[in-house]
Amino acid sequence: KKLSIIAAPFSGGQSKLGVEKGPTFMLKHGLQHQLTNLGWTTQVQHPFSQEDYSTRVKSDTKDMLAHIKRPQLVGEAAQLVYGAVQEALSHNEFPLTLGGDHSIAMGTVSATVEKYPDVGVLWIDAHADINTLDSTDSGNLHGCPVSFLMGLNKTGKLECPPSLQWVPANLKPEKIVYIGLRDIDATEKEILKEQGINAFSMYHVDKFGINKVIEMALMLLHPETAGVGPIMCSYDVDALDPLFVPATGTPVRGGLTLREGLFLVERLAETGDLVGLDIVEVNPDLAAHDVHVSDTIAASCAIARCALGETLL
Ligand code: DIR
Ligand code: MN
Ligand code: MN
Ligand code: MN
Repeated sequence: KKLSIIAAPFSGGQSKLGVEKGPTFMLKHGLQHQLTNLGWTTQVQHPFSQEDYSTRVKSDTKDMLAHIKRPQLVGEAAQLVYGAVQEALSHNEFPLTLGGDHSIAMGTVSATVEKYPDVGVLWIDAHADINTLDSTDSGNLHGCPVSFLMGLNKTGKLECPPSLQWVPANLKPEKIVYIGLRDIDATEKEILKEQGINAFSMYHVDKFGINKVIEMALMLLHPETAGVGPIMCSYDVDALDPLFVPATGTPVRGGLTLREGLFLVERLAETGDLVGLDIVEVNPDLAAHDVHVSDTIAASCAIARCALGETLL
């Protein structure tokens, strides 16, 4: 049981500084030691050790493509994360990537699909993150990683910037399922429909319960084998209700309870088929006070532990 903790302190996929502090806060909380206690051999990778993205994000005002913000920085950073996940997987290490904003998932997911071509991706999020270069209103690339993973920007009006052309378009629409959605742009709803992507919003969590939702999601990702097969989980902590995770960039009320959010990953651990995990959008600077910071960091670390084998009993 080998684990590669990949620190990805990057904020350029959105406009609020502080999300680059996520990995440091989670590690300071003792995450590496907690995972060692679960029986993992752990090491921490720093794919940005040669780059100071936090300074570049603050100073690089010319990095724009029409209204798209920082395509150069996002492309570079996500590519470094891509390399780190490839490296971990090549040594049979489980990649646990700590964000940073969700744009880095362009790297984590594509590297994982390369290694496991039939992997199913569970995207846990309040948001669908599937805007294209043409459809995004905000111009924030953390709202777009899924469209890049699926190759949806190859045919648009705005041409894909060179810095993002490396992203392998290897994610098929039937190999991603969302859980936790509750804030989706109208353009995104159309894309989801067009692509026939399966999604469980908070409505479905309320209607069926989280256990049934996960079983259905696994079935949809691996229909031929009754839900059995490799799973990667890209977990945006804003899927959880802001009561539990207040320190995040785009909180939306009415989210998963802490137990629902932890059950989800406990269930994935139980399958024995989880092959990678991202935990993203932890922003300690957006806390109104210290309790917000500690609640957010504790919940985020608990997601990692539950996904990696911690059980209540
Ligand atoms: C919105 C918000 N759909 C956008 N997305 C967020 O900016 O594209 N993703 N907050 O996490
Ligand atoms: Mn190595
Ligand atoms: Mn989100
Ligand atoms: Mn997200």
